[in-house]
Parts: sequence; C-alpha cells; structure tokens
Amino acid sequence: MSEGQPTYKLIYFNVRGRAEHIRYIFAYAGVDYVDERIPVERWPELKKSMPYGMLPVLEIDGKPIAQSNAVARYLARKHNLVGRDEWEAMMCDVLVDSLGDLKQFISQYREQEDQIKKEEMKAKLLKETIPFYLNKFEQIVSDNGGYTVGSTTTWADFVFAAALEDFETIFAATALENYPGLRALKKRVHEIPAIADWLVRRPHTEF
Ligand SMILES: N[C@@H](CCC(=O)N[C@@H](CS)C(=O)NCC(=O)O)C(=O)O
Repeated sequence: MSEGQPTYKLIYFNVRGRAEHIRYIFAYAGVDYVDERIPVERWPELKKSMPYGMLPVLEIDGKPIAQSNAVARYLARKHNLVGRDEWEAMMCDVLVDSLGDLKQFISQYREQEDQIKKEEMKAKLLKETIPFYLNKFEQIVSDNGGYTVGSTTTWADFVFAAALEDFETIFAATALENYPGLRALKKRVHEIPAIADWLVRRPHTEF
C-alpha cells in the first residue's frame, strides 16, 4: 500500500448483505482492507461500541464510520465510480435509493412470520412490486447500453449486481429471466477481472 493511503477495516457479519458492494469497490480499486466478519455470538457485546449499534462499519485509520451507502459513496468518489459529473453522481444515488426501496419491500416480506400474510406479500411482490421496479431498471440499463448510469462503470452497477444475485437466491434462479438487460449488467460486473477474482476468493455465504 502506498504511503498516505488510509488503513481500512470493514466490519460486518459473515454475509454479503449490506457490505458486498463496498467489497466490490475495494476489489475494483485494488485497495487493501481487513474484511472482518463478526460471529453472531460476539455481536451483543460489540454492538455497544458501534456508532449507531449496527453494521456494517468501516474503520478508516481506526475511526469507525457507519452507514453502508455513505461509506460506499465516499469510496466511490475517491475511486472514480460516481459517473462523469454531478448529474451522474446524483443519478447513481437515485438508482441506489430506488433499488433500496424495492429491497425494503422484499425485507418486509422475508421478516413476516405469519405464513398467510407472507404468501399474500409474496404474491403481490411477484405480480406487482418487483415487475414495477425491475421493468423501470431494465429500461434504464437498456437505454444506457448496459450501465445503470451514463456509459461508465459506477458504484450503482455494483449495488445492482450484488442485489440481483440476492433476488435470484430469494426467489429463484429464473427470477431475472424477463430482464435480459439486468442479467447482462450483473454478468458484466461479475466479469470485471478484479471483481471476478473477488468472487472466487470471497467466503461462500447464502446471502
Ligand atoms: N442503514 C444502515 C442499516 C444497517 C443495518 O440494518 N444493519 C443490520 C444488519 S444488515 C444490523 O446491524 N443488525 C444488527 C442489529 O441491529 O443489532 C446501513 O445501510 O448501514
């Protein structure tokens, strides 16, 4: 690591979850970091020492910084992954936050314990909510020739690639069959050599 480069420790659980796009940024930018994965048994004790009692947290030169997307945006700015201008940087945020809304609906479904309500939620998600969002994203990616924003790789591409992998795990490997542009986006990101290398090296986890 060159002198003057901060030291980074990414603290999260042993899952891809809200940290995987940060790991993609580090891989893409070739930045060294400690990928600390906290066993769930250690969490109750550690929780008290985290800025907002949640993970992920990125320690930058020992200073703990919370909020996955604030961290990702910071690293993306440093490593030229926010598009070509302020407009594109904003569009990255729009895409990431809109996808975040969809992920929130999916989390509510996954956390629902009443089985009848859960089935109803699943039906609505598959029939209405997911097509509503994915059709919009598909159109945007198709208009941009395979990119979520503009015509360059951005951190929004990484957020999408990681989330699309999760959708296939949660619903089915065929979940993206009507969305060729999104499938191609995920494939393109996963074939970037530094990311492909990370995918081989990373611990295997379901999510
Ligand atoms: N907005 C936060 C949400 C963080 C969050 O929900 N973290 C969960 C894991 S994905 C967590 O720490 N759960 C353990 C707890 O709340 O005790 C972010 O994106 O970083």
